Amino acid sequence: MAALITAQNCFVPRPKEEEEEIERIYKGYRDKMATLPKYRGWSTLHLCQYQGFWFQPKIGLEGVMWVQQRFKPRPTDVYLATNPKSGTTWLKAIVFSIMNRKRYNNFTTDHPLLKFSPHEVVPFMELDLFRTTPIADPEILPSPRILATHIAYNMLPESIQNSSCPIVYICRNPKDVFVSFWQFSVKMRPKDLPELSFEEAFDLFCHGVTPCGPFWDQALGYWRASVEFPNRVLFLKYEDMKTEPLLCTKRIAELLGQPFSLQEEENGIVQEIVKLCSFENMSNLEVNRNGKSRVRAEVKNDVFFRQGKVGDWKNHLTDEMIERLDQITKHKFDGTGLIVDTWIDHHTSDY
Ligand code: PAP
Repeated sequence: MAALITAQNCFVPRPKEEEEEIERIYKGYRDKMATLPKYRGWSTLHLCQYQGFWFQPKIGLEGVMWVQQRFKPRPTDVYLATNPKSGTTWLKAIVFSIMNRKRYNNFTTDHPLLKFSPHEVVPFMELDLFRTTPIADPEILPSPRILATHIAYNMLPESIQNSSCPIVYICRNPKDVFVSFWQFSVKMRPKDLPELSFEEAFDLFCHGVTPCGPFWDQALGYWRASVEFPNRVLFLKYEDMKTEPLLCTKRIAELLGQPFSLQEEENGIVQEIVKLCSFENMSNLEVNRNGKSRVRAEVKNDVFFRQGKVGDWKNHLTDEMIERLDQITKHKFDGTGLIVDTWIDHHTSDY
């Protein structure tokens, strides 16, 4: 297998003056963060509100500020954007497989995704590369780079918004996102923090206080961008990816300017990619069952694989919770053109 350069390879020592300058810049970010509104966090004590969205102060906002102010896009970059818990890991695997299918064309016995977590081959900008000092040097990554983010569209630097780089966004029923988030935070919340109950977390979610939320505002930013720039921004739904994985994979490849040829389709390459990246396959790989992130050492790979299903919210939410969340979703997306009928429980009354 050809050598793969991952995020981990980008953490190289820099000249002392450069390290000091970066440290000085990050200190400025921390000073700024100290002045921001705070509210209760999910896996951290607090979230900070910045430009209308909520971020974890560490493993979050410092990296966001660096991306906004210093990140240099390349014209060949590809960006993957999501609300957390909406299918990021899956999307990373699919896009990596599509983009590298000529180089890595053995999908069953000798593919990087059989040995590396999708998060390792596609790093988050703000959470992996630039989260805090020392930061990575992303210039080390070969083109085309695939970079992920949870940053809202309107908060992306203009250099990305005004570029011709493709952006693939995946969105998911907020009821499933909430349940997934809650389960994740139970695993990630440090034991020395006071407990966050299911009901408290639900209330935070409804008020938009989630890492990188409000959920709805983030989704709408990418939805509007996809309407304005349909050839550059693709808005996908997790549920559609589940029911039509082949079609969605082909749509992604087209947006990336790498459509599957007839011969590739006949050879079953799309099926191979879908199978490799499926929850059933990925969640059973040794690396994803027992491996740890090499960039974020505190994170085990298995926290990104739970059920991978549509509709687990039915096992967790009360009727009142369903009604409340559905009302918010209807209200927020009303008149935007974003159709979410399948996300709304049919018992929910009109507001
Ligand atoms: P993020 O926190 O980095 O955004 P993300 O992958 O969006 O990660 O969140 C994990 C969710 O995606 C989990 O959902 P669940 O809690 O409802 O089960 C996880 O199971 C699901 N997931 C991970 N990989 C896949 C996959 N290959 N196919 C479908 N769902 C997946």
